[in-house]
Amino acid sequence: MREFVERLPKVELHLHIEGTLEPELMFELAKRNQVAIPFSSPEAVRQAYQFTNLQSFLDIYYQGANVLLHEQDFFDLTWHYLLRCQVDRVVHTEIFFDPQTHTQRGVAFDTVIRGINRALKQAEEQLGISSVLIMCFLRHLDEASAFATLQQALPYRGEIIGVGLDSSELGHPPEKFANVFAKALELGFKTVAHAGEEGPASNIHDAINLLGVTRVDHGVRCVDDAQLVQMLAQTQMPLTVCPLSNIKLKVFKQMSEHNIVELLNHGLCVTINSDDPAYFGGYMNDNFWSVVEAFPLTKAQIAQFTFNAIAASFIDADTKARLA
Ligand code: ES4
Ligand code: ZN
Repeated sequence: MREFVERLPKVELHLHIEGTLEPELMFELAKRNQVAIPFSSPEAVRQAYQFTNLQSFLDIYYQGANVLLHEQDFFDLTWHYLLRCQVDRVVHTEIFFDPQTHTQRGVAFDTVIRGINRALKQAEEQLGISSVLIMCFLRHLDEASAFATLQQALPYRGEIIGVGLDSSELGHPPEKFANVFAKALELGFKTVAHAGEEGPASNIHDAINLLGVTRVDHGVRCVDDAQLVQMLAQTQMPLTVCPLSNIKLKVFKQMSEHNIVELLNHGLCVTINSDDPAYFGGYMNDNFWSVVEAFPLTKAQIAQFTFNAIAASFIDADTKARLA
């Protein structure tokens, strides 16, 4: 079964590029850029990755991003992830990036996107891995900052397929960003949002109705609202579920208590993704395997996660038909 999982072609739809920063690269970049980090070794960094909830992770995650300064750093970060995609048989990936994490520290938007894009292009050419970019707004910041970020993205309209919403869900509901999402939709961006990770099922509802999302990131709290679950099944609204992330951030106590298989059996369009693999202990194969290990699934059910991801992806219709 492990071999089946490893060989299965995969499509990743929920991956924060800043969340692929492995401790070793963090150390290398800290040295290269002469940025001080409060750890003595990569092992010490890993030791610190013990989270109690989403916020406890985010605090460490934003601190880790401080070592990213130059275009080459963003290239290196992205390229390392793409090499890992090759190992895990990820043939297409839709990557989140958080420009505000960097622009707030004085790193130019252009620096971030140029470095990422150069790696994406090289992966397409050298590894045959296709990709799209999704720009996320940090929901703990205000709407004006999100609007300013949307403005900065306009020269890259052709390279950013959509906008998303991430960071602290509690206290920052979808409605806070209704205006900026309306503007993004008007400009032709697709929209997605983290909803129902730590926050209530109503956030999923609101992401769909107020932000016009075509996918819900996480969405696991939908089970608190039976009517919502029924609607998600009926409309085949995709959920980008991140199993290892949910365990690390204590959304579920252990994998056997995760609801991903329950949702799959309800006919929802659920997918498996790695979220912030450098922080949560695994890339795509490990995420698939963690579910397969915890639940009795047939090969057809496991493959369904990939079929769902193809259907939910932003790849053009022709390519989709070919992959399916
Ligand atoms: C995130 Cl797991 C998760 N949730 C919300 N925002 C995030 N940013 C990076 N990882
Ligand atoms: Zn996420």
